[in-house]
Amino acid sequence: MGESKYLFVEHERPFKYEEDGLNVTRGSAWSGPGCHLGCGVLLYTDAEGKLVKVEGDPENPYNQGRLCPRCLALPEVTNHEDRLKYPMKRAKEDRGQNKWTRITWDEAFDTIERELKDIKQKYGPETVLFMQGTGRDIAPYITRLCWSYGSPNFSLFLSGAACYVPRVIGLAGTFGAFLVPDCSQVHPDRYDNPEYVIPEVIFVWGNNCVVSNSDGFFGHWVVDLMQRGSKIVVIDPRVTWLSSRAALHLRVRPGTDAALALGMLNVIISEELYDYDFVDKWCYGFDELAQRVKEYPVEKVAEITWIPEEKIVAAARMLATSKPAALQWGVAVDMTKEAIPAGQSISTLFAITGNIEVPGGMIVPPEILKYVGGWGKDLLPDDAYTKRIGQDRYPLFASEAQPDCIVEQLETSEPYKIRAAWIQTSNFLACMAADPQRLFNAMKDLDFIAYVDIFMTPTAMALADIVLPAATYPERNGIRLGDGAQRGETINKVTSIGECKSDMEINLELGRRLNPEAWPWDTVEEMFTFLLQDDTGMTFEELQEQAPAYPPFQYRRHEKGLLRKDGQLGFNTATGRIELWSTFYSNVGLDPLPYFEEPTPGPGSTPELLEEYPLVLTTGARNWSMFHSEHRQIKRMRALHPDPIVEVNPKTLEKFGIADGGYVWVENQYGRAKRKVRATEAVDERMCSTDHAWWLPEGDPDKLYSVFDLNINNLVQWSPGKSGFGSNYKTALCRIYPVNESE
Ligand SMILES: Nc1nc2c(c(=O)[nH]1)N[C@H]1C(S)=C(S)[C@@H](COP(=O)(O)OP(=O)(O)OC[C@H]3O[C@@H](n4cnc5c(=O)[nH]c(N)nc54)[C@H](O)[C@@H]3O)O[C@H]1N2
Ligand SMILES: Nc1nc2c(c(=O)[nH]1)N[C@H]1C(S)=C(S)[C@@H](COP(=O)(O)OP(=O)(O)OC[C@H]3O[C@@H](n4cnc5c(=O)[nH]c(N)nc54)[C@H](O)[C@@H]3O)O[C@H]1N2
Ligand code: SF4
Ligand SMILES: [Mo]
Repeated sequence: MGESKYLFVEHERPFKYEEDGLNVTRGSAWSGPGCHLGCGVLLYTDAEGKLVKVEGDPENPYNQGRLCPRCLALPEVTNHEDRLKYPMKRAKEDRGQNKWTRITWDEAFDTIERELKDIKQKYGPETVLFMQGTGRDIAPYITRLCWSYGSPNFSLFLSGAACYVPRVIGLAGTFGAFLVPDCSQVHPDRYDNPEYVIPEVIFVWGNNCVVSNSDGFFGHWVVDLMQRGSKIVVIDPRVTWLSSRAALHLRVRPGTDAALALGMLNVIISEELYDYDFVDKWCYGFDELAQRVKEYPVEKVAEITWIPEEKIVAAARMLATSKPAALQWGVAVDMTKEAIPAGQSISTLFAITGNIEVPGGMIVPPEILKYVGGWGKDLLPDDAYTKRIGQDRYPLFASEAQPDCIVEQLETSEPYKIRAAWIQTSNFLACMAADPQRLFNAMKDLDFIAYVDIFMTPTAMALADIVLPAATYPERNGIRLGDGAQRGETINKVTSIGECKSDMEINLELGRRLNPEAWPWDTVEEMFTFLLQDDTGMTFEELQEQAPAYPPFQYRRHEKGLLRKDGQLGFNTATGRIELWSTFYSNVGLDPLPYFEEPTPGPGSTPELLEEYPLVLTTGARNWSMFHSEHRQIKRMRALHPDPIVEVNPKTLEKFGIADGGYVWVENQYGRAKRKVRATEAVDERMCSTDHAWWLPEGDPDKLYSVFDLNINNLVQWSPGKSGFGSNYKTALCRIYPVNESE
């Protein structure tokens, strides 16, 4: 290996070794099965190459030996008898029925190649959608497949792309970069790093990080920091493990986070608690912001958010007087229609208090690879790009097609008819899609649908013509750099199951058939080395032995000209400053300042509906044992969370005469879903909270495993915010009533 600018940890053991008759391989955990965090793992295989045990790698600075139950249960997932083990096909007229025939990989690839080439020739490549689920490490290879085929229509079936992307785009539009809380994750020596400072306070906002470990953030770091003295403020409508240990818990009404943040800004600005020097030197548009937040006096905000005035004031003062302060936020910020101004108002709090690019504050994570945001866009001809769905309506969508517009176009065939779909890592009829029945109807007559997964799912059963079996992470090699990871890791193959192939192998093979110039590699490892070379100078095999690889990191890069391509001081925005008044939003006709809009429907916007639908509903709070629609067939995980549940306050149950533990319909004007009642004081009397992504793998395949009875997104509409980002997955109105015995 040549000189690398990267930093590494000294490993006591090699990357493969033996222990008590088992082979141990060091590596990292990237889905599937679920989770896209990449914790350090030790994979134990027996003499036959069977995966028998997984342990956390104590030598990996990221998770320091700790693992969630889902990684500990990995052998049960990988070795599960219900895994898809070979390719299968089904006649188009048999969609929705369990009538599959086993085929060879050759036949599968030949068929897909023939269908896609045929459609391209007859109707144009843009008529094929390439859809993924949550960001897994296959993402760059899906975009490359899509763009090298010639389609601009890569996306996900999530209304308003309401996960992570709104926060990323929002920060890009105001700070010119993404920001993460500094929990020392950028340093291989972690909390011992001499430059590192413990945050005095951490705001955990709409994120249950100890359970969800989302977007490059290992939730247990918050616990580490609490043990080292950090105070915690939790903004969550529910009582959680973390909120019960917090200095302050703000029990916000679902969907009103923007109002809360604007109210806090009002306190900080009117009490002159902001960082004058930082604002003066590095921020743009402060006066306009100060004017805007006058519209959000604390009394009004308390009424909107259900949070007592004194708590809002206390939180604002605590933020402004604690140095440094950090923010760990979650998908609840994205899952409201006006997600962009919500994220803008929350992040502004940390800008005007001077917590940017300082140790223990908010830092710009080191970017590593160029494929962040998609790999291979250069392969797409300009004229193809102009056919991207939704680009005229929503200019902030820079790479992918806009999901809500895709659904409309599937129905209207305007301006052109969509013919086919390649679906990889998405069980959208159970999980991503709003109004899943609507999407099902819109897709059921497509000419051709290919689907790649590790298990059979309701979506595949409903729609696919060909199903390909994907490898789980111990069955394949892979790399992950950047994209929230903030370090380089490899995924290492130690076992194999049936005829499963990795997603990357599948895309490489198909890519070579559809556009050989764009896929010049013979093996996936060669492709990984190609991706690694530019930035790290390492081959895949070298990184495998050395990982994790930490890019060099510095604080206060805006003071050193390191955040802008032109080397100027400041931030990577048009004004070179953090834009409290965003020229970026203004240029595309959006409000340049943060604002709050009542979620619709909701008690503030449609009070007339409260009589019929008296409860505010939030959905999808993560639990320990399940990753979205996964893990329902894994016995140990299902035992921890056996049924779909709705959490309701005991007083509310009493009011409506509903028994704890019984089955109810959760219903609104759009649809209903079945749930088991769990009485708990953890939710306010005016609301209820339910899990998402349910289906029953043990159920009837011909009834699509009961997905349409159980899917909480029957109550959610395709309805994005003004920017095209954000959607009301976590805020609605509903009622609950007992299920009839006959149902
Ligand atoms: N009501 C409500 N709905 C929500 C949410 C909510 O909070 N509330 N959350 C939303 C969010 S944030 C997201 S990101 C989406 C997630 O939506 P999805 O990503 O679609 O959900 P999953 O069920 O995790 O994954 C889809 C499928 O991918 C398969 N899979 C897993 N790993 C691999 C792999 O490596 N290769 C292949 N080929 N397949 C794999 C799984 O078996 C599963 O069938 O759901 C959204 N839906
Ligand atoms: N175990 C597990 N881990 C996961 C996943 C999984 O399915 N299972 N999914 C992964 C994915 S794709 C994602 S996006 C992340 C998401 O992970 P998180 O961001 O943690 O998301 P949630 O658990 O959906 O919601 C976090 C908290 O927000 C609260 N909440 C609900 N509505 C609101 C609101 O309007 N405002 C505020 N402030 N809070 C609200 C909920 O009560 C919950 O405690 O998790 C990732 N990690
Ligand atoms: S966060 Fe949990 S499930 Fe995800 S990789 Fe780490 S240990 Fe595994
Ligand atoms: Mo997500």
